[in-house]
Amino acid sequence: MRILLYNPDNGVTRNFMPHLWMFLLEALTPSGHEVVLIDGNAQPMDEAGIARYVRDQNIGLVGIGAMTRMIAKAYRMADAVRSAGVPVVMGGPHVTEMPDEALGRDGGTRHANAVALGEADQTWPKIVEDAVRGTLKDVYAPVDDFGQEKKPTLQPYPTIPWNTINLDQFNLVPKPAYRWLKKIGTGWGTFRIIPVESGRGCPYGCEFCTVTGFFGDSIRFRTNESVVNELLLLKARAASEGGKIAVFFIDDNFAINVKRTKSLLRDIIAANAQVHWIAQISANLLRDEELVDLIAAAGGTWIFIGMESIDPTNLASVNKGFNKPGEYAAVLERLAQRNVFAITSFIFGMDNDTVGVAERTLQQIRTWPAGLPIFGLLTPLPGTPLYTRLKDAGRLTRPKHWLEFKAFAMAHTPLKMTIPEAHAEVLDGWNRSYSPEAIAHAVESFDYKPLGYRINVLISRLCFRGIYFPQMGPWAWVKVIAQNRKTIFKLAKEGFLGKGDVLKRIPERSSRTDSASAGD
Ligand code: B12
Ligand code: SF4
Repeated sequence: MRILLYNPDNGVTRNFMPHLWMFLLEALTPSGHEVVLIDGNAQPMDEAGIARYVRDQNIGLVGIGAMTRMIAKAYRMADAVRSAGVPVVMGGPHVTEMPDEALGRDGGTRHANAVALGEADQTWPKIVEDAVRGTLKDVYAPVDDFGQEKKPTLQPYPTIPWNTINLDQFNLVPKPAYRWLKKIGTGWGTFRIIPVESGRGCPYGCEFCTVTGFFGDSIRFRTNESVVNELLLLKARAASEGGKIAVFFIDDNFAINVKRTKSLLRDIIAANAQVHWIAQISANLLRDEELVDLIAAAGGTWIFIGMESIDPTNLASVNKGFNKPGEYAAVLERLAQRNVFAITSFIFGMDNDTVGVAERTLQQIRTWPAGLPIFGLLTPLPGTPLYTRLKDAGRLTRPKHWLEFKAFAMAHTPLKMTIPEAHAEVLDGWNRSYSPEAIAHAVESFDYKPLGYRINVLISRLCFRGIYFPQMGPWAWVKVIAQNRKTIFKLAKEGFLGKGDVLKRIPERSSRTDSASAGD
């Protein structure tokens, strides 16, 4: 049977990284079947397109995975596939919480023939077998013979054949530049960001997050050896195709067990398996100097920190009181000293937020080494304690917000400001952090660092801008480049003519606290 695994696009901007579930399920598919992967972010497709595709390619089963924000598109695509006579199985965090919606048991349209609940590592082979026999069940749950929930141990972990898998659709180097860069042997023929997991689960239970409910609070890890081998495979692939690779460790909290993380990082270093990587780590775990040293030595380049708020009352209200705003500056300083960039994520619209929250947050950000701030709105995702609390309090304004998805739009009323005020705060945060002036300021704040480092700051800023401001297609990019031409020209000039007077300024600059600037 030919199986299509399809991931819908997010409708806002192009996602920079493919989803791990597709590669994992492909690796777990019983032999004798052919699996095709399509990520809508890389290969845009509409309903008519997918229906045509499954007919033309003789697809016998379509698997669709989606987060809540893509579910409306996922349902439309599933409907089109089913109309073409091909069965659909859906999985992922949204349908796990809302299986009745996908199966039409809530009175709505049925979108899927079957739903895979939770982690599907063990149920997927069974689903494929049932699809071949034409005996798909409505629901597949990861349970043992006694009906008890059974989570994959991750030991052993399937080998994803990164050396042979077709990754053409996931090359971030634009097509026109690709052949040329490859030909002249720059080592930039391809650039891919690849998701790798080293463990699953997070015990912290933040109120807005689905992870503790979905993966459980028991944390499971792969062996160090299996992770190291995967990195070596990826490194070899990049080398063989004259390209670059970066890894996103998608673990929810990469250092949740600090001892184990240190041992993994030591093994990565010992095996010379370093690649540039990004990981999500909560601020409280980055107090450990030795951990941060190892992160830098093992290739850690960007660390995503869910700071959420600079207000301890807000943090306590969403069960994230373990975040201590008072230590954010020290954590960021510690990373910057080792040339590790911080992606700092904030949520506005929390219950103690009032008008001006963006400016108050930016004031703090300006005192930190320049990083990559991102701003979102508190969103009641189905299955979270936050959803239940707001529903019980009658505060949900759009209880099924995912069926009418709008990016950066609240689905409940905050306590101390209106919904339009919350929207304006997020806009303000993005505007003032990613204006051409703010980007120039961020780059300049690192003028004591090598040119490559500052180019990295510039490119990251231009890309991150696109999370909020739609930046799809060549024209959008031409516009962004034109707006930031002064900074681009300055760095290009330095590249051709050398540092000049910039060099003279290095000794005058102190370490980083004076560099500030992420804000405006
Ligand atoms: C990496 C990641 C991202 C990446 C992008 C996704 C990517 N390309 O991988 C980045 C950083 C960009 C990102 C951004 C966002 N993310 Co995110 N992200 C994750 C993260 C940490 C890992 C995803 C992953 O690979 N997991 C490991 C795999 C193995 O698990 P899985 O995807 O769930 O797949 C398993 C099962 O679900 C199932 N399955 C999944 N799909 C399918 C399909 C079929 C057919 C079958 C049978 C089974 C199946 O089988 C798999 C194996 O067991 C998850 C948290 C988590 N631990 O999952 C959050 C998570 C998915 N993100 C989440 C959110 C909310 C977001 C944002 C909206 C955050 C924001 N406010 O901006 C954005 C939106 C991005 C967008 N594209 O529009 C939520 C989604 C909750 C929900 N109900 O939708 C999660 C669960 C985290 C959370 N806080 O709750 N994210
Ligand atoms: S620390 Fe992160 S992954 Fe863990 S529950 Fe909180 S938000 Fe979710």
